[in-house]
Amino acid sequence: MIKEIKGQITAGKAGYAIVVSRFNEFITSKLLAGAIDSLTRHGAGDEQISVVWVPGACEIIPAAKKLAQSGKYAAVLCLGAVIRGQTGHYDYVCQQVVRGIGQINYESKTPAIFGVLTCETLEQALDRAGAKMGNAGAEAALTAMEMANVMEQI
Ligand code: INI
Repeated sequence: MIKEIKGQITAGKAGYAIVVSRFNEFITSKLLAGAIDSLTRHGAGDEQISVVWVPGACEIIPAAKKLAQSGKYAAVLCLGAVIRGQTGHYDYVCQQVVRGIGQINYESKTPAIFGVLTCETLEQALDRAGAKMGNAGAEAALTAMEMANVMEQI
């Protein structure tokens, strides 16, 4: 018989850490609200959720790494918004964040969930922060719960 593992999307009793950047806070606060709403709708109590604010997307990495390595959380959600046009180093910030969060996933048993918007315009970011295209924070929370459940079963 084939053993098949599928993650339930329920918060369970686990702890969830959310790292959120202040840069573009108008957007990231909406991602955070979406993530908390999704976790609580799926059964998480306030005591299961820890929020850590950092200055910008680049600083998500060290905070998320420490939280993941602490072993206290079932998943670490990384929320940020990198928007082109505000800086010439958009591409470098994106590269660093993608690579950094990926590295955490290689090195830690705790999944680090990528909820960082990388957009050309503020409008695109707004669309993904609760307007036309859903809320990337809420989606990151669904992924976090599913992965927490999958990892528990493996
Ligand atoms: N940080 C962001 O979170 N979003 C951005 O759009 C952004 N831009 O465009 O520059 C950004 N830069 C700051 C960066 O994340 C670091 O905080 C900074 O370089 C200090 O290390």
